[in-house]
Amino acid sequence: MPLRAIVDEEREDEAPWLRWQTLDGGLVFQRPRDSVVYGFGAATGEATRNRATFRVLTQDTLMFGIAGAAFTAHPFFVVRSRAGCVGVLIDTTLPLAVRCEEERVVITPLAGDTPLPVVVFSGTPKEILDAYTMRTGRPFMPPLWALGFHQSRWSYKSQRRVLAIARRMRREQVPCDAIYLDIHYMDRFRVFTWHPRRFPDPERMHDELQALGLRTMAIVDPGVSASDYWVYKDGLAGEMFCKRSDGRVYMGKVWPGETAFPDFSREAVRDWWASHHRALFDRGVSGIWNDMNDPTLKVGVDYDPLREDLLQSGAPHARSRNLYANHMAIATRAAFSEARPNERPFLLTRSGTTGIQQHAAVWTGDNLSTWAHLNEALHRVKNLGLSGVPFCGADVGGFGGRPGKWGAVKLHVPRELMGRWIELAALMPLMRMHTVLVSPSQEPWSFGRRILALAKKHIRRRYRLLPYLYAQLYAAHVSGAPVVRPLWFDDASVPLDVGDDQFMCGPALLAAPVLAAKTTQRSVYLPPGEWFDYETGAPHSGETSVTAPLGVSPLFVRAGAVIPCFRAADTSDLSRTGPLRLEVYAPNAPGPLFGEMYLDDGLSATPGAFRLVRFSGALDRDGMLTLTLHTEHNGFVPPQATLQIAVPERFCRLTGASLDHGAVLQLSTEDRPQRMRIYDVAIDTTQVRFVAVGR
Ligand code: NBV
Repeated sequence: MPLRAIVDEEREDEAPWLRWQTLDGGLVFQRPRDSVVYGFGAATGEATRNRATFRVLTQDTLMFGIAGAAFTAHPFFVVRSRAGCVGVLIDTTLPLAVRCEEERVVITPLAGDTPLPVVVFSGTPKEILDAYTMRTGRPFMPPLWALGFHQSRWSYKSQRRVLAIARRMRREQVPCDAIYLDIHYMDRFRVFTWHPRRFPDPERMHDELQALGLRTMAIVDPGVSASDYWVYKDGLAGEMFCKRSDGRVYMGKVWPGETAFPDFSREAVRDWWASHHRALFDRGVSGIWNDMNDPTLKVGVDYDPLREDLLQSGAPHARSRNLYANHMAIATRAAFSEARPNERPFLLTRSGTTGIQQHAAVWTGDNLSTWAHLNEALHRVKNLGLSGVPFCGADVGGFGGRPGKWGAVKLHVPRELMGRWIELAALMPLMRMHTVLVSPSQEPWSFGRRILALAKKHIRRRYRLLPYLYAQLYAAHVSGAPVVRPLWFDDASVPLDVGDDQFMCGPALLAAPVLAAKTTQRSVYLPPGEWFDYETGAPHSGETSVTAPLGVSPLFVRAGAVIPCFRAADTSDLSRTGPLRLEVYAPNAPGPLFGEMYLDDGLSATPGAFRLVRFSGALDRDGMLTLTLHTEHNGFVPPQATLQIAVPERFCRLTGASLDHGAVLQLSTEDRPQRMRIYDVAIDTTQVRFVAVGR
């Protein structure tokens, strides 16, 4: 059957340089030779999609041991050329094969004979992501604790162990918000149960964790043990499971052995599934972690999932597979609404397709503790961001040891790799350290004093930057803009071939992480304009080279940026309620100030219960620096009565006709040699003026 291409007619002429046609049952996009292809979610670990061959099909990759496989499926890509940018959505949930060639992107359906609708978005990258997420769903706004540092492993096998990790986290003064409960908290891997011996008293465990300021995320796999227990029996009685074409329940093989899979495409099943989560929420769990939801039907085996005789709402698996995790996520969100109606949920998922951003954050699955996968962590997060999924991250330090099922054994992670991984991850939207079943311990203190110090420095930096990160998540929530993004997202003039090993975290911070062993220096490309080294305050521009020994991860602030900061404390909540500071990176030459701050109680689901403040102003030709604070939305009263404003040392505050010299603070308590002049102003201040003195 011929394919039909549907185009947004008004936009058709806007990107005449990207033409497509249907050919041999597929779509062929013709692109300019020097154009660059991004997106397709986390389809591969490469920086671009220029020469990649892969499937848009959700699949357990067996530790990235299956060529072309990915946990998530995002049929959306962005082409950047000299002529501009376009986004292309193949608006289908059908699995696809994708082949990117020098001048073409070739897409073929792997199943189904319905037309493949194409939707083209053109404009600036920002406009494209805005329009794309307008159509496919805006990213959810997470609670603040989801942005904290999270610690995980497969598994902390008892409540004693979980508590020991929690106490150590506090003893070592590593800020941390959550510990993960992997499959061993369950009784015989039966979903919605607690292991009676290992986790005899989850309530007490959660009480103690709460006193330490920590939450838990509990893993929930869709596979239900086909054994004598109530979830299975109830599911059978209610016809909740996917069936085979002969009418019998489809059986797979996962952790508990024979396993049945709920048919989440049906609303009744979603409601049923949601109700079981009380077994977790009522015992103190805060967030849910959906795993094996690709769905993995046979653990540890490389099989073709499209050949499985498994029906959902009567439709063959090949047609509905990509949607499985989205439907499961909708069910899980319903569970949150029932149990915690006043809180914003935090759901983390391994699988998902277009639209998953509305319901869940995505982690990139079972990566390996290798330098290659450290690089891939950055590329996957960037491409997920460009595919409408701003809240994502990769397992910090790497998960497995090698591709294939033996990857569940990992003997060693080099210290240097761990250090560099923590440096990178501290600026990723999701920062979760995680490791595989058989591996040495992988916590911030497991790699010696030097790495612990590095971890504390970078995790504290993250907690300091939390209000900035939070504002980026809010921007993503209302406009789809990725948090971690390529340099060209904000600067159209960035050449087509630079900066893939760097990234922007929001519009103000540019990171040039070290992603290779034995590196002490790295070159950095800075887009037009002035930039300041975040640690020293030193100005930089253009192409530069900076020293970056282990423990130093080059980070630059765009001139004019106003960065809201907390004082880093043990938890995001303690940080949120402590002092609030605005760091003003005044330009050296006349120019505007910019930035925003989003504040709320970190958790509440009440619509409108937040404060959004936009920063503007400028440095003028006479050396006068004006910072204007405009409260755009005023639905929340922050706990702070005052706001600390930090400006470069050369500025003094102008109060009437006199100068207030404030206090000069060396930010050494924050591991930064940079000095800034500090002023306290009332939280509702709308304008502050400074003049440069002694220049
Ligand atoms: O639940 C065990 C693991 C989990 O730790 C990991 O994060 C998931 O991606 N899970 C996969 C199943 C094991 C696969 C080898």
